[in-house]
Amino acid sequence: NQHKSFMIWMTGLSASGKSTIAIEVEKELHKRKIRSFILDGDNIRLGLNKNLTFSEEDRKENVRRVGEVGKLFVDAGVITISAFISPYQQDREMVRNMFNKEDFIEIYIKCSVEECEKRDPKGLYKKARIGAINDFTGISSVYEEPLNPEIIIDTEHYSKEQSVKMILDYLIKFMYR
Ligand code: GGZ
Repeated sequence: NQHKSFMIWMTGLSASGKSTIAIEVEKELHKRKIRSFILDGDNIRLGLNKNLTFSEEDRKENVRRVGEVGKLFVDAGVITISAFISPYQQDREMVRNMFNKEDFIEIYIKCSVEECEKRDPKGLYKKARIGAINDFTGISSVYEEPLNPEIIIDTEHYSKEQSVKMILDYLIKFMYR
């Protein structure tokens, strides 16, 4: 059952499905007795990164720290799943370069702004539209689409179950390569 540990970097808009998919992937790995850990806004932006805003500079720092923490987890032998918007191509490249080439998988959780705005589970798009939140990704702040992600998951056209299965099939092959 010996497998390699690596970093799974999910990127995508708010409400695109990153966290939901991360949680489901973790559950599936757990069923197979594979240990993984999720880094997301809930455990990083509220703790280690609570001094950071959503300015371009702070998002970069957010991504950098997540990369560094992820590296520690991977060194400790844990498959690590991060779920941050990480809107800038340059920052994602920086974080990719922190890892060995074969230890990093970028997954683009793809969903249009229109659809994310329809979902709006936390009412944040609405707030962004009326100017109650500034620099909101997709509305008043840019999201740069990944150029060469290992996997693209289109959550507008695939169900949660289908999305998770596509990722898992890839991971299982990748893990025991
Ligand atoms: C984007 C924001 C913002 C702004 C608060 N822009 O759907 P959520 O709520 O739970 O996920 C979003 C989260 C984004 O944090 P990240 O650390 O992933 O962003 S980044 O990688 O760009 O640093 C959203 C909430 O925080 N949120 N204000 N202005 N998302």
